[in-house]
Amino acid sequence: MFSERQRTGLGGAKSRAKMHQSSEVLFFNPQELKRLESSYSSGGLEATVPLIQEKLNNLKSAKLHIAVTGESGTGKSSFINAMRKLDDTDERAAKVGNTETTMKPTPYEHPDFPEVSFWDLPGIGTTTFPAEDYLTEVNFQKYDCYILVLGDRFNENDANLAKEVNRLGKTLYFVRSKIDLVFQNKVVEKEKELDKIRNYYVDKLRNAGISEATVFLISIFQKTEFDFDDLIETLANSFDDIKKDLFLKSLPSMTIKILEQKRNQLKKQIWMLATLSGTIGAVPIPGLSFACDLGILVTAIIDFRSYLGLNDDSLQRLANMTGKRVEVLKAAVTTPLMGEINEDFVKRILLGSTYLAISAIEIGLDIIPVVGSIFGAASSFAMTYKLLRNALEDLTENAKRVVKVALVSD
Ligand SMILES: Nc1nc2c(ncn2[C@@H]2O[C@H](COP(=O)(O)OP(=O)(O)OP(=O)(O)O)[C@@H](O)[C@H]2O)c(=O)[nH]1
Ligand SMILES: [Mg+2]
Repeated sequence: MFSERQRTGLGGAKSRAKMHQSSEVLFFNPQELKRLESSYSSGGLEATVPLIQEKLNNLKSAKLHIAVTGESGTGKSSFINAMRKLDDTDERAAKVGNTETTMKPTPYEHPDFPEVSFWDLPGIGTTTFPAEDYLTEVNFQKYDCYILVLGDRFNENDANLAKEVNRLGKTLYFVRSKIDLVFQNKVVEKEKELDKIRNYYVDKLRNAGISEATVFLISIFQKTEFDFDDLIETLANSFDDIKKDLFLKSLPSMTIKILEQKRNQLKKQIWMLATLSGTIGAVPIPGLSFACDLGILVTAIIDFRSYLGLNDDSLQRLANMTGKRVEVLKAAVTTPLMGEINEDFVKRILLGSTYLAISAIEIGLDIIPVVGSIFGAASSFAMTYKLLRNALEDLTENAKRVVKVALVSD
């Protein structure tokens, strides 16, 4: 829907995306890859472990803070709840409604991944600060990006805030929520009307001195319509690999596209897990010709499940949001990977080769030469790589079925 140029939002997201392009495949930048390669040539597989471990630790300790601001009543709190897959009645939800105006920056942690917080900021017009003090008051350095939720009229406060965020070099995205209301009781040509609305804001922003802005038109009640997917994709691509990982992990699996992005992100981790499984803590398993660390495999499958929104709490929240019974959603899940996952279970898979027999997934297309040589060197790597790739595909297919059931209107 958007050109590459339009997609980039404001504040250098494009150049940043470019900077991370080279590391996109593997989380490692070119220098780190060189280090990895030379460690491998001098010390073999074991020598790569500390580097990989460090990267996985970085992933575990990262935090993401997303600020959501905008005038009173534009839909900030509702948007935050939607991003956390909480319906407004959940006690963890941000308060929604006209009498619940946000007066001070309030963090809302993601229910499954507390390392991701959405900050509900008071609108600039709600506070008594002038624009140039507003960002200091809300502690602007803290946030990885800003989302400005616009009302049906673009106003002075929006312009001032956008200029100020721009001046301070922070990334800002523009969202116009409640777009479903435009089409209520009105027969209009959808795309034409959306273009007209988009252009209205883009013009206003240009008049305020902000060129090349993208405005995402969304509805929290109709997420598969309009620009929700585009917004998510643009946000995800504006972060570096580690923050992108956090962001995607925290996203409610509410569309097929989001699930595919999640799957692609998880794919990038598998070679690291496969390397670790074949080295540290690897124990020989009777009946297999290679040693591996079953604990790593167990944890990985459990992590994949919650990343894809297949854990019980997440399914329950999806049910609440879509008005479906959780049993109906669970009925769409057929994989044995949803039961209790323990070392015995993984051993049975490895021995029984259910997950290894599925048509061979090409190893190598998405991994670089150094990994290719690791793969060649150790069959434990190849086996665990295949097992996790197949497990990931299986879980993603199940998650997609759940989303399809959740989105069907009764
Ligand atoms: N139809 C529709 N209504 C929405 C949407 N998003 C929010 N609303 C409604 O708009 C009203 C205000 O939403 P809030 O999320 O409380 O707005 P806010 O920006 O947090 O407001 P303050 O905290 O007062 O600044 C609520 O009644 C929401 O249900 C949407 O996408 N579509
Ligand atoms: Mg609010």
